[in-house]
Amino acid sequence: MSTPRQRLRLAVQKSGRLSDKSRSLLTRAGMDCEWRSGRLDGRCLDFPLDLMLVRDDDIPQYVAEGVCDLGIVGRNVVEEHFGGGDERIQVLRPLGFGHCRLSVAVPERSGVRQVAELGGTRIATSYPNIVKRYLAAQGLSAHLVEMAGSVEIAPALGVADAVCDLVSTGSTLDSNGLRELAVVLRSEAVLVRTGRSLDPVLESHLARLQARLSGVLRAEQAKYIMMNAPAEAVDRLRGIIPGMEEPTVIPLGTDRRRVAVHAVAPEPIFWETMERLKEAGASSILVVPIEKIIE
Ligand code: PRT
Ligand code: ZN
Repeated sequence: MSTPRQRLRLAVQKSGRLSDKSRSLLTRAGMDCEWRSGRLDGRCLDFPLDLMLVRDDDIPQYVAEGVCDLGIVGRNVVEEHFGGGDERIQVLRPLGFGHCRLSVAVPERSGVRQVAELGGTRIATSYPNIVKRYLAAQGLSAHLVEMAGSVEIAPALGVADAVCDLVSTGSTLDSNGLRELAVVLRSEAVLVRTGRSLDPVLESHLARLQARLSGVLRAEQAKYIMMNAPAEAVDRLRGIIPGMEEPTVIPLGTDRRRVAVHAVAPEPIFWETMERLKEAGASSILVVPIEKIIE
């Protein structure tokens, strides 16, 4: 009988828009991985984690089949290959990078002004399954022209009336004379796991990995805020910082009327928020970054 595998296997994009940020996230979560150039695998030195470096389109399949336990991939790719509630793969959490949207766009001069008018048109896309589901949900049917890349040039070539493609800044649409009509899906990189059951040892490694990722992602968003204020202003101050946890309130010296307020704010603190705190009576307001959080 062979001994069960002791190390998690994670599939990440070999080279492309998600690769550097996937690597950087693992490093920030304290997983120092060896990436040797030209190799299709990597190894984490201080965590039981092995990496498979592959094309992003292959990641959902590897994870669904259990070749890898986990993957880091765009939600758009997961939805295209295993969308609509397929249980062979589970999205565990968003990872805060690789943001984009899958949008329908038409040429500037097109008479199509709303989604309802897409029925019967030719739509070029690399995401036929997502587009089919989207149109069906609107009670529409259209002719899909499947393209592996350069979708944005399809209308100019005369092979499609509309496109459905990924957009981030919108400059590709602009430079091809296309007008965004509707957002079909909002996407970012996500951590996925296989729907298959894992050995308890691997499950416990996965729980640790998830806790580390949550810790680092929460910490990057969160800020530690400190200020001085009159004691009676504390309730007002709490209302100003969205989602602020119960603050620590410390009396200042022997004067019980003034306090120091310390708290973790789960979201970034903008200048406007600091100005409102000042108006509500706070002074010496300090906002500092948090490196790590463990609940
Ligand atoms: O070689 P491999 O198959 O692994 O990579 P790939 O070439 O298929 O994918 P890659 O590296 O281009 O993208 C990987 C993932 O990044 C995608 O699946 C998305 O989840 C995410 N992502 C985020 C994007 C974009 N932003 C993006 N802007 N993927 C593609 N684009 C393209 C889009 O297709 C269009 O051509 O960028 C253009 C639009 O960008 P803007 O800024 O002009 O709007
Ligand atoms: Zn790809």
